[in-house]
Amino acid sequence: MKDNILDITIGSLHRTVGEIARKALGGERITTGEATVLASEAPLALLGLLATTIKERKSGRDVYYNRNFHIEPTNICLFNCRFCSYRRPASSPEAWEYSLDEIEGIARGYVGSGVTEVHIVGGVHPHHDLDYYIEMIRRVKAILPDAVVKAFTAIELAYMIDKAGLPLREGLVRLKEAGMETMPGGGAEIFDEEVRSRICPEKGSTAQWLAVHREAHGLGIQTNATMLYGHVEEWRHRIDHLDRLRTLQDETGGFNAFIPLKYRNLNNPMSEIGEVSIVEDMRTLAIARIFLDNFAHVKAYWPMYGKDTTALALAFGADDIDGTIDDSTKIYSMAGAEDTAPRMTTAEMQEMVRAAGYRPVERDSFYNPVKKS
Ligand code: V47
Repeated sequence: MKDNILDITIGSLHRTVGEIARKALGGERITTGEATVLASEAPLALLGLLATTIKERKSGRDVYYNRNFHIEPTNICLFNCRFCSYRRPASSPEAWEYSLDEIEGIARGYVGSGVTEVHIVGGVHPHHDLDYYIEMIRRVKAILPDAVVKAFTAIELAYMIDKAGLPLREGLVRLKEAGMETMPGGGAEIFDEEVRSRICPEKGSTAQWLAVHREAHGLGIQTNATMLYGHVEEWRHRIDHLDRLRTLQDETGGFNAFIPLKYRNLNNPMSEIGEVSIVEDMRTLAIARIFLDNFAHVKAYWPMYGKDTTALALAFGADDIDGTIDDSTKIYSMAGAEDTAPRMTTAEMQEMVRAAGYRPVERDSFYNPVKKS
C-alpha cells in the first residue's frame, strides 16, 4: 500500500477526509455524516479513485451494456411533476397514446434483432386499468418471448393496482404471471418529503415507492432504483435518498442497479433552474458508488448524461451504460439531452468501454453475460 497512488493522495489530505477515504477503501461502510464530508470536501480525483477501486472490487474490469428498446405507451399523465418535459394534457396536439395493436406493432419491429430487454414506462394514464397493462405485457411477451419485460415505475404500479382494488402483493403477482420479470427504478425522484412536495406534489409518495419495491423483492422481482438530482435539493437530501435505498437493500437484497438521473431543464415548469455541472455529476455518481456498498451495479444512463459524460462516468464508479435504446425513449430528448434520437450500436458501446480501459460485456437484465450463438 505504501507507494500506491491512492495512499499518496490520501496522505496529503485534510485528516477527516483522509480517515473517511481509508475507511471506505478498507471495505467499511461509511455513515451519512461521512458521506456528506466526502461529498463536500474530497477532491474530485480522490472520489474517482475511491469509486473506481470499489467498482473494480465488485465487477473487476467488466462494464456492462445490453440490447434494449423502450415502449412509452403514452405521455398523458394524471400527475403534473414540475421537472417533467414529457407529460402532455390529453387535449394537447402533442399528446400520444398507443393502442395495444400499435404496441404489438412496435414489438414486432424487433423480432430477430437480438434485443434481450423491453423497457416499458409512460405516463400514469387516468383511463387504463390493471387488465389493460396485463394484456400489454402478455402481447409483448408473445411476440418477443426471449426478451425480458422490465415494466412500469412504482408510481404507475401503485396507481393501477390501487385502481383495481387489489392489495399490492396480489396486483404484482398478476403482473408477474403475465410476464413482468423486473421493474425499472423510475419515480423515486427525491425521497425527502419536503423536497418531493416542491418538485412533484401530486405524485405517489416516497413511502409508496419503497413499499412497491419491497413487495416486488419479496416476490422475487428484482428492481432498479433511481435518484433525480440537480434541481432544488441539497447534498443532505441526496445522501438521505441513498441511505433509504441502502436500508431497503439490507432488508431485501432485491435491487440490481442504482441510476443517478441528472435533472435536464428544457421546457418544463422548473426550467428557470439551471443544470448542474459535469463535476457535480461525477461527484454524485462517485458518492453513490462509495456509499451504496450493498448495490452490485451503478449505471451511467447515456441518453440522460450524453455519450461524452457517460464515457467519463466509467472513471467515477459506473459499471453499466444501459443499452442500445434505438431511439425509443423521448423522456430525455424532450428535456434537453444532447441526443435527440438516442441510439447506439453494440460496436459503439464496446468502443466506449474499451476506451475507458475496461472489458465490454453484453448482459441480460440480471447481469448474466449473454452467450453469443
Ligand atoms: O422517474 C423525468 C426522470 C425517470 C426528467 O431502471 C427526468 O434501468 C431528468 O426511471 N430530467 C424515468 N430526469 C426514467 C427511469 C429510468 C431510465 C433509465 C433506466 C432505468 C432503469 C430507469 O426519468 C423519472 C424521472 O426521475 N425524469 N423528467 C428531467 N427533466
